[in-house]
Amino acid sequence: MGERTAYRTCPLCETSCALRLTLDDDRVTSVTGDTDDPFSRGYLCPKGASLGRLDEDPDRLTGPLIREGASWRSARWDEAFAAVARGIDGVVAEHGREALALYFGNPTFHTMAGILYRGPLGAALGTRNIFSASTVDQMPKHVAGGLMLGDPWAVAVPDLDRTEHLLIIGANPAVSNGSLCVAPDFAGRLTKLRRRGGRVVVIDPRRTRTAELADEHVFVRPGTDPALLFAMVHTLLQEQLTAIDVPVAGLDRLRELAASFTPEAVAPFCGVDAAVIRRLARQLAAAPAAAVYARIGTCTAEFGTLTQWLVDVLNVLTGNFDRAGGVMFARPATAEVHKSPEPYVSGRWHSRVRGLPETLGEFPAATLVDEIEQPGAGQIKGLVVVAGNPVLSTPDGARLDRALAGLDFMVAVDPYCNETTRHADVILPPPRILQMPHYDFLISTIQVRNYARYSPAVLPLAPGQRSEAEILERLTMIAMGLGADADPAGLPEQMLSAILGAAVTIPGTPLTGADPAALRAALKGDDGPDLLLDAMLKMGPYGLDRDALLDRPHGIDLGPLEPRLADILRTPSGLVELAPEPLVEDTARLRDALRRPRAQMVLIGRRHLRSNNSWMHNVPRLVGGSNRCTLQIHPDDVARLGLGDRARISSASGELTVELEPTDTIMPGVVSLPHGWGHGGTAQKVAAAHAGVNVNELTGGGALDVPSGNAVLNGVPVSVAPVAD
Ligand SMILES: Nc1nc2c(c(=O)[nH]1)N[C@H]1C(S)=C(S)[C@@H](COP(=O)(O)OP(=O)(O)OC[C@H]3O[C@@H](n4cnc5c(=O)[nH]c(N)nc54)[C@H](O)[C@@H]3O)O[C@H]1N2
Ligand SMILES: Nc1nc2c(c(=O)[nH]1)N[C@H]1C(S)=C(S)[C@@H](COP(=O)(O)OP(=O)(O)OC[C@H]3O[C@@H](n4cnc5c(=O)[nH]c(N)nc54)[C@H](O)[C@@H]3O)O[C@H]1N2
Ligand code: SF4
Ligand SMILES: [Mo]
Repeated sequence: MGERTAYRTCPLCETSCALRLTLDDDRVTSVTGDTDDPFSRGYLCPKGASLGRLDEDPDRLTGPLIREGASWRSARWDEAFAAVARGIDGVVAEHGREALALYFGNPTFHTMAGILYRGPLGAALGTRNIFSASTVDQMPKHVAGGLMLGDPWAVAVPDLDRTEHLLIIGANPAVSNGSLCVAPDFAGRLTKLRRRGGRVVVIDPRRTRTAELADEHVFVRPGTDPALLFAMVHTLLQEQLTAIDVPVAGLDRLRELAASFTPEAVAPFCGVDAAVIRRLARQLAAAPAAAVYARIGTCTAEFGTLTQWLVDVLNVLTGNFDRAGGVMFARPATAEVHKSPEPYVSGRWHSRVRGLPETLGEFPAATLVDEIEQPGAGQIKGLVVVAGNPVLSTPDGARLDRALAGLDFMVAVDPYCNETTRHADVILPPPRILQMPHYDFLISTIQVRNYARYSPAVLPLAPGQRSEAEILERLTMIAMGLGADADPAGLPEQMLSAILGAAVTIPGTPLTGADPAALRAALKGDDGPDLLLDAMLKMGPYGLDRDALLDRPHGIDLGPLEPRLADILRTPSGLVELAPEPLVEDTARLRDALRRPRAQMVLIGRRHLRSNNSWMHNVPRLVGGSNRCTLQIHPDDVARLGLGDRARISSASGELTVELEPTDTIMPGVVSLPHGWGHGGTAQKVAAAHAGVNVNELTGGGALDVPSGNAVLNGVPVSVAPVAD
């Protein structure tokens, strides 16, 4: 093939930067940002720049593995699928379908097959034991959206390029590149915001890189954000600073709830002066266009859902909801077939051991370990893990590690033998990144500009290699009980017939009344996900299709965000609910917390630009230099506790010895340790040499955000003590 250039969306994080790759045969020789892409305009981060090294990592699996006792052997694909069928059928025959479980990790949002086949695979397994990284991440956002708007998939994003005032709470986009707000070069966009006279304020227990770019940084005690936001709501209502311009219900109820949350009442709890809280509220109200944006530091916290609710309450009260320069909803190019026409409900069923309600059809990832450990009818005996590493990413990691070893059967779809997949009986690796096509179905619903881009696979599959689509299709067929030899195309064909059949009945579209079979015959694509993409583009609002995207390798700009609340809202009242009952109830829990004695020391997380959760620590270029898995701690605490270079940190669930990184960028009384570390027992040689410790050994103990079931990973009470060096 020789030297050539290829364009491809980076699949590594939500930012979805456009990359320009130079290849020599099948090796990537350079990666730069695609300057012709209208959205990312040449931006990329060190992870994107290392895409070639990640793609060619010699520790990535190139074919299926089957466990034999304590070791593995390479297997043919047909053998591996047959072993999976035997394993799953065996669990079902002996214990029933409820003994099966599924865990989806974060990258299922970043591959076409992962996102499209999540639902069908879960349904095919026929179990309620569905878990995912969403409940150690953004579930509170879905629940708040579901309760306020009736649509759990409606996530309002800051209109970053037009706002005049941005309040950032518990997010560090200068490092993470942004989440639930897709904006390549987020930091550059913040600088532009300030240059046009706007203001950026950051609320965070650490003075982060984002805080350094901002006009103002306010330290807040971890986990106390909803009290601070309530006091801002209180101030707006009391000083009559509201300017609501969307149809709302529950304003009086909200006023009653906010009455006792005076800035003075919450100030000692939050560690923020009452005068500062009042000023933050007044400045938000006075800005010509403002947006409040909160992310992982506030989602993975004790009151995650209350916080996400109050963020949008502030956006509504100040007249910034669904409005240019405020927060808005993107309009993706593909039809939003994942949305239910019915208003959101949760708690339709409950988990066996802890009686926890489902949200979006999932149980909290934090209770997966309980369901595996606790004997009795319905105990999990068989597990399917797709693109996840819950041993490092969910609470009580060490306990989960032990529990996985006791399963009857486990299969993983993952390119690596990692801390979780090492317990599998069969590992089915997807092909190299460059062998996969890419389209961001869900990520395009959270972009700060409407935009569409499709990347065909850069490299073909080798003879006999299987695509991720085929792996998940076959797994789904096996889960349905159809066996390892069933035609994998059966799955996408079923899905196509369902969505096209529904599309022709929707009044007033170009497809209304058409013949679904004729529509199907006209679809183009190389595999199931491609055909589904073509169909969903044709059903979408811009009249695009896959060919149109293939003609535009640098992406298509579909314009700035536009108001679209009317077609988002699906509450029974038809109004934005400002005081949904489950959140009114949960406010009592917050009130109790205000009166509780404060923990001496609490733990939070952080991210590093060269890392991404647990799976990029095997690339020398991304882990080189000094140890990143350090405990950040204020120098006053180091002195007060008489600590040396290392310390012992313990919580209700575990204890670790950590290297200290004293810094005055963190509040006294707060320590920070990143997640995704604690490597070992796997075939990842580079990661093993940079092992670090697993912070999620400290986050166990069962604490959850009640309305969403999200794990509490920030604000965890800990104690820190000296170790004899
Ligand atoms: N304490 C603490 N814990 C946290 C967090 C925190 O802030 N603090 N953050 C949480 C958050 S936000 C998240 S999203 C979770 C992540 O939790 P998980 O998704 O469980 O963990 P990851 O480390 O992202 O693991 C992703 C896995 O997917 C595999 N993979 C990569 N690409 C592909 C692919 O194309 N196909 C397939 N099949 N597999 C692929 C990787 O090899 C890796 O094994 O961690 C959470 N855990
Ligand atoms: N480089 C890099 N980028 C990533 C990832 C990565 O691991 N590395 N992971 C990706 C994933 S899966 C996600 S979900 C996103 C997350 O993207 P972000 O939400 O931007 O995540 P963080 O960078 O962890 O920023 C969270 C901030 O919350 C602060 N914080 C902690 N507790 C509290 C609290 O109680 N209150 C307040 N106000 N702040 C608090 C922390 O100090 C931290 O600065 O990042 C994505 N991008
Ligand atoms: S920010 Fe980095 S990892 Fe994320 S999409 Fe862009 S280049 Fe890839
Ligand atoms: Mo995440």
